[in-house]
Amino acid sequence: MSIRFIHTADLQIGMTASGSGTMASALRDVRVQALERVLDTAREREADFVIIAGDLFEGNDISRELVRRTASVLQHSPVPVYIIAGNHDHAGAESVYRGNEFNPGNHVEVLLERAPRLLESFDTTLYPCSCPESRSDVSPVAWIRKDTATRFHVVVAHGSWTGGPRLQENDYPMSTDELEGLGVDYVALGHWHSTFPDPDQRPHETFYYSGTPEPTGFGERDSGNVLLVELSSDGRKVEKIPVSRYRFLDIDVKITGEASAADLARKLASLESPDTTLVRIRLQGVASLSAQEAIDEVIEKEQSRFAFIRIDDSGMLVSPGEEDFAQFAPGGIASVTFRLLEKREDIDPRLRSRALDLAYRFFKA
Ligand SMILES: [Mn+2]
Repeated sequence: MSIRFIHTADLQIGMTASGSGTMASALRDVRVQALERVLDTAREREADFVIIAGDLFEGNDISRELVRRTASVLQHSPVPVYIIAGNHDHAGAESVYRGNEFNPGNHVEVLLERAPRLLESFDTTLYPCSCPESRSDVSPVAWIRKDTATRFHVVVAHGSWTGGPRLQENDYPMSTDELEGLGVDYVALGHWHSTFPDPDQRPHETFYYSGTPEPTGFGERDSGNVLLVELSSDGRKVEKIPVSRYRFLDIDVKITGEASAADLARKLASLESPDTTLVRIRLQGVASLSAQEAIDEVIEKEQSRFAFIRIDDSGMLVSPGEEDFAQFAPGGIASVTFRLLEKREDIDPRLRSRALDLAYRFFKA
């Protein structure tokens, strides 16, 4: 006897990707498509069922149209789907799952109650730990008592493992001891957007975060995967499968002179699949005005090849170098303005750098 299932979570359907400009609507749509890809993967890999460990939706107040579209994707699922409510789409009175728009069909079960669910045909007990509200400082798995009626036991919960960096105290905390003490075959967690731990490196952990199947923003270490879990009398196998369409990539540029723009151009040119890559370029250091201009030119030229390019220049100071001054007549109005601004030690350096930048652009034009 063996079973295999797909573990996913945090699709965050309805998420508005702020600050992504013209990409915003594509990024909203791709989250529904991510659900399709999860179900396609279930079909391709011959999974028996799919587990969604919370936050299928970004909130309980998302548009009816999006709820209907999601339900319609689930209607076409080739296998049963078991869903718990996360902190975003929590099981409270206003839950999206209690509304009339969400009709995914009988093969899809939203397990809002914390009670064992016996899957007889798979010889498996699920222990679903839906979030009853958006925040709680109580462990979501505290109620579980292992039932001995089936061969396999799988916990499905949404919250924060206390062994990691925690942003909030009331984030449905779960400790290592507690999770290990459950004595089950697998703990499927949701809430963290990156896969953790990585089953390729740590195949024998008690719990795993699948992470979101489609990245939700910059700074996610290992998002865009689902986990394929196989339980059998021989033991357990957990496989990480990448399924994402877009990737969010950080490029750090340390400005060291005129060559920095060429470095950036080389880096951007070497990236694969630019049309599905969102790039955040973090500029660091002190740039001369012409170095900054050269970087702007590179970005301008590359912009259309990429899905999106965002510039973070909060770590960069612009300061005119000799090559900047050399373009203007000594003693002329431009040179005098630069020198006057440079001397103003009383101004916040960031403000001074902005003023220099503007003055340079003004005189250059
Ligand atoms: Mn969450």
